Amino acid sequence: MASDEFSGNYMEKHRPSEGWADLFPGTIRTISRPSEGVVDLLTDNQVLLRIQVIEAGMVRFRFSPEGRFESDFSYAVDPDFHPEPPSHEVVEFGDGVAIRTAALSIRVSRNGLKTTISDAKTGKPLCQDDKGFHWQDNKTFGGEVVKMMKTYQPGEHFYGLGDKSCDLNLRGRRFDLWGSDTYAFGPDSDPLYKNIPFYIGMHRGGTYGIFFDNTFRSRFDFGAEQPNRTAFSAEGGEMNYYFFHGETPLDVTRAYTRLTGRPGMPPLWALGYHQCKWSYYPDAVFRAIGKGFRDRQIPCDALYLDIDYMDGYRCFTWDAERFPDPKGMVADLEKDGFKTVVIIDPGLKIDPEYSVWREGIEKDMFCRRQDGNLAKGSVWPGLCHFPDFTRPDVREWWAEQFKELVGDIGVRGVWNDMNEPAVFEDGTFSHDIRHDYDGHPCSHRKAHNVYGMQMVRATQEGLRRFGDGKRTFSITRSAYAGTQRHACAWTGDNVASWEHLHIASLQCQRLAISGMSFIGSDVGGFIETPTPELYLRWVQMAVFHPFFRTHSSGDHGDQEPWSFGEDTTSLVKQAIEMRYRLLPVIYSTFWQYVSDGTPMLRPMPLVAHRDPDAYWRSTEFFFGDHLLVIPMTRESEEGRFLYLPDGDWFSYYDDAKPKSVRKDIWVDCPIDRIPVFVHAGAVLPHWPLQQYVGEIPHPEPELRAWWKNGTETSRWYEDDGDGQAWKEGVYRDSTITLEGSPTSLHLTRQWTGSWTPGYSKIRLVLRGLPKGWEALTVQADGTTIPTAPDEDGNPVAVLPHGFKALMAVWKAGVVPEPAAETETAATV
Ligand code: MIG
Repeated sequence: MASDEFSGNYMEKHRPSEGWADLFPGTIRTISRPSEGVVDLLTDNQVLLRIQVIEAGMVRFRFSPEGRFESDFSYAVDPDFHPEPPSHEVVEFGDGVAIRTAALSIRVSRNGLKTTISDAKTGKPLCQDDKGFHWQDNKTFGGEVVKMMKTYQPGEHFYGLGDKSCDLNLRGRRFDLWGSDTYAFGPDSDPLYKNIPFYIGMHRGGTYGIFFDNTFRSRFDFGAEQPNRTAFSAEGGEMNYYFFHGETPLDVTRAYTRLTGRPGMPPLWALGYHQCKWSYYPDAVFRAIGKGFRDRQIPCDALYLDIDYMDGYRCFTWDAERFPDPKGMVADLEKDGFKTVVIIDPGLKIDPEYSVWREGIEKDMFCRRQDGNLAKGSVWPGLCHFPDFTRPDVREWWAEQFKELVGDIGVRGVWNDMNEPAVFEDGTFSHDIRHDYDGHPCSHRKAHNVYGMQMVRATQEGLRRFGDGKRTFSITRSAYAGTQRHACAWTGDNVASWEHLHIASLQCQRLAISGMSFIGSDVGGFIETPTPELYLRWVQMAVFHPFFRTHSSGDHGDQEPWSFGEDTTSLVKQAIEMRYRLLPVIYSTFWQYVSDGTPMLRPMPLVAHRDPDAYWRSTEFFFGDHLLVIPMTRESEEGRFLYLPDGDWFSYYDDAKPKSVRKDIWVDCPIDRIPVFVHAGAVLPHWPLQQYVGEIPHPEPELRAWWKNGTETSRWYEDDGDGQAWKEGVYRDSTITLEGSPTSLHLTRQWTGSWTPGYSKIRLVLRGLPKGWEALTVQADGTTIPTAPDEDGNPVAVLPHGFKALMAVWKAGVVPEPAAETETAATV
């Protein structure tokens, strides 16, 4: 272990009794406006508060106890985010200063710089300082331990913070952010791999978010230490936070991702099913996995090579015996519809025979200790040196390493592991290791939480550079705010247990609302082996996770879809097939994430945010705008109570519609499916079944429209599925509005973008029409279209691909009210 001083938890150890007193701002002496949108408040004890109005509902607060700031630099903020300061006014009043925008009213007290931020429209407080900003001088390292304390608003609840494994609602809990390799973590493990210092507060007066952009080890306390107080602090750096106001909690995430960025569109294949294990080797075994999928006709798009493909775990090399012809193997798999994804670790083996290490030494690419010695640590290859990814020239050099893997061999995705960073001896780097931090030299105390992010940023650049114009696909285990711009992520080394199935659901929901929607867990569990039922239930849930990959440590048994007996195989296959049919919905939902930052997974409390009964729900989640998914997280469960928020719902599978009661409705849950409900009025695009994305060159879509007595809109995004043309508007982004009455259904469709589909027809299925309907006629753009029933009796019409308006009318039949109508039971 590093010495006590460097072990991180000195906030615990050095209490004021040891001479580290809490210090507070004094009284405002001067108010100045250094630039447009910026207000500086300086106190008599030299505390400077700089308030920057970024958008009407987005304001930044920066504090310095020394009356001045060091140069402003952030890895989290999207370099392409440059909004014009919105109109605002600054007014001095007796007790302090007020700043008003169209959305917010901010008051800062003359004494102590305490802020109250209120909704400008309702006048209600959103967020209020208790102690406000305070600090301790850091006698060990210089600088300060910076702290903030706010009060709870009446009925306030908290969500977010990235990949914490506890219940969604953070109220009453406390967390640290310090990226850690947490093998077999549990529901209370903290910290975990990712560092996302962003949370959402929700209460009767409204909803807001706070992003504390500070990369030092930080702590968030939602009333654990002091009831009804929220506190956040960091072991160094600045008290530097952004405040976001939103009409809804999802708006808050949207605002957060305007600041910290959004990813580009992924290659469509990346939304298919992925198969991984530690490890598939040699070559013949890897190919056989591919064959296993095709023989059984289980769809799959990507196969993974874990560390054993390398020569002695040396990154960017191949074990020549296990994989004599990587290029041929990758090409053969590609022909069969599989993309190959390989793992990369940050540690490079100290070995004079190893050219990447030699070059790293020659070019001085590795991290050094405070006295200038190279930092060493053991990982899989043995003793390693570690690139300082916080240096631009190191990232450049790292990106170049992908020339052969990506450019020549044809690897299509890179999986970035161990980038917390993880080191066998001490868990992670010593705190005294030096980093460049893009020209702001610092110790590992400051760079730790961004190390993995900068690694995957460099990897993404390598994929871009050698990927022949294709979209990039990289995965990361560690992350800091903003990492969503560079990579997809997985939740690390979980366990094959029912508890972990639920934890995976929590983590993915939480990461999605924390700006990282492209997320998934190791399906089935990484450690240990799932029972057939557990594996199946996990797959059924992960159909609705943006990143869908089975992975296991491989120590305990096989974990392929066919490893659990024939009955399970066919049910797993059925679930994966559902994923492939739903790909257009998943892709459209991804587009909403890319274009406006809307989380792909939406936790119930954030959707039903006006309903306090929803605040502690964590099981049901929304996938996109219209699907409500309820994972089955207990063994042998044959049904469960669930919560349906406002609105009319159909079972996705058979249009059985739960009646009247919304809360605590019981649903039966047969083993072949998990409950999925769809909003009445939704129009969801589906694809015919493919074994991999692109198997059918221009799949003919099927639009399923669920009748509603009212109006609903749906989004449908289409493009080439890869390449960069989408950035130039070569897509079709349709908004479809459904308006229904007891005897009619109208669809109108508008789109933006210049993409022309390669298919010519769309199949439309009208679902959930009022019972007893008869004499249906359908017209598309004024032309009558014949209909025929599908196997469930739903009318199907085949429409030209460019249809813009559809009208269906029918006569109401006479339907006797069934006796069961008033009961709460439904089957999915
Ligand atoms: O020390 O590469 O989380 O997914 O299979 C373990 C081997 C290193 C940890 C990753 C896991 C991966 C494993 N890695």
